[in-house]
Amino acid sequence: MMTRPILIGLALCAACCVSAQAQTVLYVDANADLTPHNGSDWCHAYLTLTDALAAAGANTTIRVANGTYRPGTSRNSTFGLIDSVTISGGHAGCNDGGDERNIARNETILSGDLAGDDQTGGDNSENSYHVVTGSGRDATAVLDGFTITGGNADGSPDHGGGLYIDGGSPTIVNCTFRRNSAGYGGAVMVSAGNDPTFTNCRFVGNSAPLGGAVYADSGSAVFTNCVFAGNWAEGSGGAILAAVFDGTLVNCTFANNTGPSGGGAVHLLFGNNLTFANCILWGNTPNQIEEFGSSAVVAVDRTCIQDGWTGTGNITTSPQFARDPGPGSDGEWGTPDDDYGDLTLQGGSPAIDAGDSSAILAGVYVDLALNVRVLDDPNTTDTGVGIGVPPLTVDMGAYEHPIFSRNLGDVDGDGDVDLEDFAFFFEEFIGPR
Ligand SMILES: [Ca+2]
Ligand SMILES: [Ca+2]
Ligand SMILES: [Ca+2]
Ligand SMILES: [Ca+2]
Repeated sequence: MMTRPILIGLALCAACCVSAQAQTVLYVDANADLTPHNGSDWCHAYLTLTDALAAAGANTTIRVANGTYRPGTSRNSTFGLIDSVTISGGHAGCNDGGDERNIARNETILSGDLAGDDQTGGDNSENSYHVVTGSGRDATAVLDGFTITGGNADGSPDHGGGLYIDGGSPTIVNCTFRRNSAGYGGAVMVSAGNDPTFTNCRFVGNSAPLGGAVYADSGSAVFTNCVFAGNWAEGSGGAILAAVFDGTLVNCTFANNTGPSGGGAVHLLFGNNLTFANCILWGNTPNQIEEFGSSAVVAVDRTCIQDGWTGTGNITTSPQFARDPGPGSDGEWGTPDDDYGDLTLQGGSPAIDAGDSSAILAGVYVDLALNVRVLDDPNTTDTGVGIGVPPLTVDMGAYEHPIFSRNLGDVDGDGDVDLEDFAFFFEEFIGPR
């Protein structure tokens, strides 16, 4: 018969095993140079993400090194998200730093351009219909740190070239959707979803006849700290076209999206219920938000919106982006000289300390640049709603204005870094003479 301490120990062990199921890690690196390529470490990594997805069991993290990965050779090929599997991009990989992660420097691209010819005289007629698919998945299906590009949903369904979600609630974080196209929702289609989440994502240069970046057909979704810039529709909804949809958008920036028929940023068709908090909608053409159906409900608060909107704490003055997006010297979006801008805020922007910190969703601690989400700018009088003592007030838009806006090397604060700064520093360093 077992003694009482042993029984307790076994019970604790069982509890631990249930609550902290071990994560299996698989590695993907197109440049891995050792055989066999079984995914066991960076230099024995799978050469394709497709192989890793096929091998992934429950509770797996797939780490992917920088490079370009295509879902297959057929237009129907797609990267399918999997419940309890996290796919993590932006790693340095074999012979180059292993797990070390920097999403911008180690750009990890999921490309639907199957022939690799979109930029070299070819077109997207052979591209994947949906680069990534998340239908029916729950929030434990995670895609983190990728650029999704080259999807072309011109088949049936002609929705969501970059990511197609028909029902489900996958978690999409730190992803850039760039230059995808479709009939509806060039980058993403969400339908009948139960709050799929998009956090710290960028939607740039996507296009479609309707809903340049996103087609929100039905269900619900949550967008936090996201940027929509330089997307265009031939008709309405330059960034988002919503049909019968419940959407929550917190700290999102919409800039220079185009939908000639109305709703340069967002176009609402029927029984929508959308909430915008701490957002910026600026420079979208011909207008920012347009409601088509009378049953659309749009709550807009603590938001910088160029045309104005009824709500609490909204402003209509320029957010003073560091650099406005623009189509380049050819005047057309969709060509190589397009510039998606720098949508951080200049010092003195009226969007600084003008949001409502209580509107930030649970678990959100960083902004789109992965800096602290809520800071007080001591140079800006708070016009929003802060939390804490002393109160910290979030900015409008996807980026929080940093506290240290001047160069730290500028010791004497005169706006440049020169020998005088060194002299000040040296005097402090050696102490009083
Ligand atoms: Ca192509
Ligand atoms: Ca251009
Ligand atoms: Ca702030
Ligand atoms: Ca302040």
